[in-house]
Amino acid sequence: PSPIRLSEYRAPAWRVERVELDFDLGIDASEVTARLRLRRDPAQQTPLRLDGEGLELLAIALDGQPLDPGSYRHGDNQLEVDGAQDGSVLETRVRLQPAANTALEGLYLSGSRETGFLLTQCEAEGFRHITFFPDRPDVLASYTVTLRADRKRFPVLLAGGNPEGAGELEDGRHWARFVDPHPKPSYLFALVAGRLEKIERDYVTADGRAVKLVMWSEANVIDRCHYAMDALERSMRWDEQAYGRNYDLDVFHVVATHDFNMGAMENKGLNIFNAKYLLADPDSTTDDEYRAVEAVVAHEYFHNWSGNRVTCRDWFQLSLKEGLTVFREQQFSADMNSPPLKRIEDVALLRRAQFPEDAGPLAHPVRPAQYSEINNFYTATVYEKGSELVRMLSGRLGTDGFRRGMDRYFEANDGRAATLEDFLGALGDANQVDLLPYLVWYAQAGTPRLKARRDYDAARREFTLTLSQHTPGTPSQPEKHALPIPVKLALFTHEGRMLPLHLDGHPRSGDTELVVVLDKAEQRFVFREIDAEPVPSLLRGFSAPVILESHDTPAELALLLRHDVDGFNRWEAGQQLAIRAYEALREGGSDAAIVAWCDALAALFADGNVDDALLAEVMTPPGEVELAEREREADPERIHAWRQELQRRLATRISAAALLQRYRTLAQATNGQLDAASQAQRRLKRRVLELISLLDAAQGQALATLQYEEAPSMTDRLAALSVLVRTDAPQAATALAHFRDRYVDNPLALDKWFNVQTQRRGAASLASVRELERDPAFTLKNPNRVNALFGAWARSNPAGFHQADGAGYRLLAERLAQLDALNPQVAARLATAFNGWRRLEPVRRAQAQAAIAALAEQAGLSRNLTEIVQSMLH
Ligand code: BAL
Ligand code: ZN
Repeated sequence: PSPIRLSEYRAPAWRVERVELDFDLGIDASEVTARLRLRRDPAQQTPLRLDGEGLELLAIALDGQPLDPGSYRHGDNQLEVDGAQDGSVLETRVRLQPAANTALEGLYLSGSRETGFLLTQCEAEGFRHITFFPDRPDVLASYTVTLRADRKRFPVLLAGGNPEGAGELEDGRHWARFVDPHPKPSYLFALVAGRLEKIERDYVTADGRAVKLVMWSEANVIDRCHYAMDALERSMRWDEQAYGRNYDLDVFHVVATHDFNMGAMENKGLNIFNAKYLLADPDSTTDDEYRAVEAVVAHEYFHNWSGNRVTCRDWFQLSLKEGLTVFREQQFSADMNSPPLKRIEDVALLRRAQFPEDAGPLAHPVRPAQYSEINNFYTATVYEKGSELVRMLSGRLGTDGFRRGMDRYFEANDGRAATLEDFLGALGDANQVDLLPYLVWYAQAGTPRLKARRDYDAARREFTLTLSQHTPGTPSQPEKHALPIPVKLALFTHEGRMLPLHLDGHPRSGDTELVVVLDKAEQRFVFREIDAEPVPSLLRGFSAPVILESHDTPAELALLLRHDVDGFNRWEAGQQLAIRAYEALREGGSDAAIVAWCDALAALFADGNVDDALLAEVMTPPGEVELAEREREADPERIHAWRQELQRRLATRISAAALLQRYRTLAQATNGQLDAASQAQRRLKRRVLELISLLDAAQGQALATLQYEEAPSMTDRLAALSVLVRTDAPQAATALAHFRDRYVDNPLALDKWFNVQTQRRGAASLASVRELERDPAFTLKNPNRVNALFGAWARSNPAGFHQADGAGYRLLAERLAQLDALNPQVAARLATAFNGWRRLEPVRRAQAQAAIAALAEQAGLSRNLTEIVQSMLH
């Protein structure tokens, strides 16, 4: 089929004003009756065409009259009906097979036939697997949903909206009705039915609405929902205070499932979560996972305004809700935790996931121009780069201006399906600024390179910064335009003091930190009254999603690492210095950068005044994926070896004795608490343990064994297990067996057991993966399990996955074909692990190409996987 293009958007010829849905729920068969009140666009003469896939049509009537077969046509994915008028009511009845639905899209069964429950997933196009409907986000309807089911098997019946009655039926059945007063697109529809337990909390919004917050899960894990409930309450308060946004229904349901394609889903009034992002307890959840739960709970809640009240006109505008909501979550998480650490984590994620996407065969703009399968566009580009674009706009307008603009955006578009132009227009109008030049960022793929040149004129006391930009071509976009790039900067003296900045014509001239905007290919900025050559700190806080190419000396980077007050840029100086050190090591040139990096970090390590968590991050060089991105012909095994050697140099410089002493101090303070200081100690302890094991594997393994045995938290336990596995410790087998036994009934913890074993070095990881596939707990039917095994291996262990003989590629390609037959969305997402194949060294490149090509040849691949493998090859 030909791709769907943004340029071909047309408003719907038929809308649905009101929909009544009646479900008769059963595991093997469920029946859905839909009554749609239709509105016709008088300007369009198109016949009524509704989306519908995999539906068994049982009955159809128009305005109360059953239709004879000659007056409608039912194809594979469409129903065309003759005779509909503006105001007509179309009624259809269809049958679905939830238990046979392994794609986890539409209505499906989570868990076993005996104890599992039914649920739905509709974004992006799942609603057409439930009933016939114009399944596009610009059709907003009000929903009345009635669920009927056997009371014993399905005691809990939930749908989005407010509850409007419930009661008993004959034969042990019961019913429940929900009415959503807010018109919504079909992708926000949801229902849940089964045996579930709940925890509840009363909440009163800032504007005085009493809301019942209810979290649901299977009975054995309901005690693990309390942390998420607290996070939900924090999110709701925060959105009231930061954006003046209140919740707008009487109930807010959240349900946890172990079988979910995404992280979570913001269905109106009935969020559904992958259990991974809802359940948490100290025994089985790491610190990172606790923060992820808080972030995802917030993200889905914030969608209630950025996504639900104001939704997207079409799927090309996906970042309108996703980029914006990621940004709002990032602000929230920064407020709840440490702002610099949050920024570091988000930028690290952008570099690890989005920059490679933007530099590879799957590169696409934040607002793509076309797609075959929209589910392939829930990407790091749409989400994370999309958030960076909102951050630039927010920086451009300032805190108050951005809030003004957001108020305008929500007010002007409430109840509408909006576009990115609506968003930029509202932000700009509220502040009398033209933000439309930023649209280029949304339309253009690829990561811009920002070059900084500098000149100091002692006689004139002037420092000139020349900034230039260049965005390399991407598939189907060889030519690029200049973008507006905000560069936040400061200048430091060689003593580490910030200088007042005198820049002609700049409104904040005189401050020690300014934002300049580069909006041409090249621009000069002249700073006056500078008495000695300064050290620039550029792109502070990562003020734009670009790759900065500057020529700081190792000594200058070391100075910033020591003195920069911007926590992010301090870390960034360390990262840049680490890259210099890594390159020096690889090329065998001068030791200056290696010495500068090691000396600077050893000084920070000894200092005692740096926050433990920040220190742990600063002491971690860029990851192997990021290092590979810098190479034309990457050899993942050698990259791994060099990075290990770099860290060994650091450990040596700090000294075994100092590391051990710090480890002991941290180990003595060990507790299972979740406060920031305790989390930070665990983070540093892990880093120190890793460095110790690089210097003396046996000693590291002995410490890790003890840490594993005595760990009061999953963070410590998993960190220890990871060291044992990665160093191939003799103690690893016992610890792994113990871990499996302990967590055999906890799928999320068991995922970690699979995950950690994919991190063995070299060919051993392939052997591990093959063995783990045969474990009785492994199944291709569960997305979390698939990602814990194949995702973790292919993405987080490049040296293990990229075997020179191509065995890793062939194994992944074979499994992708099998997985595709079950769950195309998960298969397509996993296939993107091949993304960087063109930049491998020639032997691996040929092997990877052959494996992808063989996969492409397979008959019957889904549209999802076909689009990914075809883009990958072309
Ligand atoms: N809307 C899909 C899941 C999420 O981004 O919240
Ligand atoms: Zn989202």
